Amino acid sequence: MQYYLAVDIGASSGRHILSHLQDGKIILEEIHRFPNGMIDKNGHKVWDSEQLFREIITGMKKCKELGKIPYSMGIDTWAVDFALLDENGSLLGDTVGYRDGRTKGMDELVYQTIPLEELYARTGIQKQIFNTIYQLKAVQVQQPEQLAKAKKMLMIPDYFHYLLTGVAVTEYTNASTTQLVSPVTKDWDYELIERLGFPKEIFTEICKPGTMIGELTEAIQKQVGYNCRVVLPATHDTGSAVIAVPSNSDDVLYISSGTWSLMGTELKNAICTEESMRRNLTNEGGYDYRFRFLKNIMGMWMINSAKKEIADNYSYAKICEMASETTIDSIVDANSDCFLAPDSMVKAVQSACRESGQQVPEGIAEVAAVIYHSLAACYADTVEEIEQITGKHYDAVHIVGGGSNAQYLNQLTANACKRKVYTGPTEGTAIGNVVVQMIANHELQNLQDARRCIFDSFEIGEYQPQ
Ligand code: LRH
Repeated sequence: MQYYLAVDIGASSGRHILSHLQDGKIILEEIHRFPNGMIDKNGHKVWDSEQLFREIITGMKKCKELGKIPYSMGIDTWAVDFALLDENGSLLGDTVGYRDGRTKGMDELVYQTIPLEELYARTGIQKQIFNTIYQLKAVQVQQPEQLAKAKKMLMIPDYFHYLLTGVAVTEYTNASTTQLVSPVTKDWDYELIERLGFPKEIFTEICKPGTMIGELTEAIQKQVGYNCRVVLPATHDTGSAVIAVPSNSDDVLYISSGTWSLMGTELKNAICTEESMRRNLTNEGGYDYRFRFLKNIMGMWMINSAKKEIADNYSYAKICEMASETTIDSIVDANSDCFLAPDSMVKAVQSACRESGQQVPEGIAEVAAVIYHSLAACYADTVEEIEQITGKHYDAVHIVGGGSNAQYLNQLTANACKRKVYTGPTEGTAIGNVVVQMIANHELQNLQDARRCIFDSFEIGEYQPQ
């Protein structure tokens, strides 16, 4: 029996999940969990990548303590953020986080060289002010000396894989979120890179998920007490989560529900039309070169931030219950940039209601009710947009990830979308991560086999629209 280790690091927490197949079913064992979040440093919101790497090692050591040495391991994290490395492979500056304000105005600078329409037509990636392209522009403008010294740009999971193995490559699914990759060639769009004046040589070879990139360096082996292979999962957490959607139908709608709600469908070919650009739908690179045609919706970040601010002692279940007992029906645009990094989420929600002439929510119950209703409304709009653009009809919505635990929101989603909602698995991202390792080791045959196995292995909840 082989063990596979998924290290799945989200914006608010990370976890090590050991997995194996038993009687044709996927078994999961969480062996380590740790908090994450952007911290304020040198005037920016940054990830503490050193601390995160220490946690990665701590979790790896636990495999040894348990006597369950993984056959392979792989790391996935949130997308778009990166590390710049100097000639010695050392980190240049901080690993700045995507909610930092450094990209303000960088979109306009990029469009002076590449108009927005051309950028979308070339990459299929929606404009998000935090995409790597705008972050790199910010480095180019604000810290040119850093970019001049850079020999490599590695996405965050690639950087951790590099620290583990000494091998520097860029995994494809996450690379697509840079907005510098072609959905046709599946490689860096070097012409784009050159026109923007980014140093071409910092971009490393793009590898598909499932690639075995190497083994642990001797130094890491000494620390953790064993050696193992490092196999690239879909290193973009959303890429891994969507692999775990437990359906083999072609016409599936999903929400990967965590810090963000990523709602969309899977396509064999990217849709890079003006219409889909206008609707802010994106074509992220996926496993097997499928595309995740989806929309970013603010997601649990809104509720997590409000809870932290005014109700940290309440459980999410309690907040759901309290929200369900309110009568407030105000709705805000859960896609608006004003919720990306407000100083106060509660105030941001209140002002959005005030400005649109709706009842202003007071206290956690009302604020949460507005957030949950707004998310559900945004999901319903997104279903309509996706159906219009793809010309397909979708019968149901699958919700995977930790957010699928929010029963109140699941019911609101079924009601607003007027469709059946299936929920689970909640550990979608880690499951998507390990099944790619299992496919690489021929324990599972392919994506279809993996999804069938996921369907057989985990309980799926069901909500009917009311
Ligand atoms: C979710 C996610 C999402 C990205 C955002 C930066 O964790 O990876 O897919 O858009 O973080």
